[in-house]
Amino acid sequence: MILALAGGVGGAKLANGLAQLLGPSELVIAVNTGDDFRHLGLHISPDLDSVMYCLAGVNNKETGWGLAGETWNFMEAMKRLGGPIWFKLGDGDLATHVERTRLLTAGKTLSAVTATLCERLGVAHRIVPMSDNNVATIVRSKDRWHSFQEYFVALKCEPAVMEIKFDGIEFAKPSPMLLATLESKELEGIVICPSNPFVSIDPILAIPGLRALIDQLKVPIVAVSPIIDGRAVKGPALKMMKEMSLEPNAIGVARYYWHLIDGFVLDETDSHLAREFETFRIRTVFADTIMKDTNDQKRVAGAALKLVADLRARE
Ligand code: GDP
Ligand code: FO1
Repeated sequence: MILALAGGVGGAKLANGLAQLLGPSELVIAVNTGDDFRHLGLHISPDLDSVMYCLAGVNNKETGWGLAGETWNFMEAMKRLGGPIWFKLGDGDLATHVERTRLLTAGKTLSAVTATLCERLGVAHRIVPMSDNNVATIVRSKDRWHSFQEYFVALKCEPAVMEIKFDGIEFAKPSPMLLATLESKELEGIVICPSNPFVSIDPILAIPGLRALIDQLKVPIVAVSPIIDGRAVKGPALKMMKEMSLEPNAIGVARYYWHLIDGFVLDETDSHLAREFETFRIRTVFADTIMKDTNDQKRVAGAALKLVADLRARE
């Protein structure tokens, strides 16, 4: 069994590749919920939805979030009424948030609600929240703290990030399936998807006790670099690295994950960095890691799984 740790856009792509190669009983995808927030009275879980929509084959491939072929009647009506329109909710996507909120209000956990939504969308693989407790990522710019969606959507990631916190993390427990997977004798490896290390993977790793649990595991941990040729495919990962004085390339990512990972999949355009990796204890492989379609996703997932298998064989 493989455990994948994922955020939204990059996470969903690799998670889908893994789901093409592994059966539903062979894969658990634990997803960041630090981006979750309440908006218009609704519980919105952007990363869970990105992964769920991608595995259901209904995702918007251009944006990486939301549904393909979406209509926007709700947003247009909201605009006429002068209501908040900074966060775009498509009509079909809105139904997901309404149904999630209805089930949560009826007393179900986020894990149970996610399982129900996945089942209804025909997703057989297990997509689970990192936690059933509320955790909210907040970022500090020079002058003040911002909620994550305010920073990401309303402010378009423009403020320089000085500090990141996960509000409520001290009370968060890993979701039951995440915990069971980490404690399972069947677990063969962990794959860290090419997600933003600071606001997608860190919230998962910051759940109290989780890092200690992972550190005592004997299985290989492999990450796929979200930074290719000194650039982020999408989103603020590279900008954040510069703002936090980290080396703004795949080496910076590897250094950031250094104490955690045994293997690292980098893009082939970064092969000139190979020599620098010789000083690391990490096994590296180079591959074409740009994922534009399902075949690309399968190829990158295959490279990550092969690295897990090779590292297991070496032990
Ligand atoms: P978010 O939560 O929606 O921001 O999504 P993630 O954190 O999961 O993913 C964002 C990261 O995915 C960015 O740093 C991108 O560079 C990376 N990413 C997106 N698409 C690809 C891809 O095709 N290949 C790789 N290697 N990284 C990608
Ligand atoms: N991102 C945007 O940049 N603008 C939006 O209006 C927006 C709406 C939205 C609605 C539902 C959803 O699940 C995601 C949405 N996102 C939007 C993406 C979301 O802010 C990101 O995925 C972040 O949470 C980073 O992971």
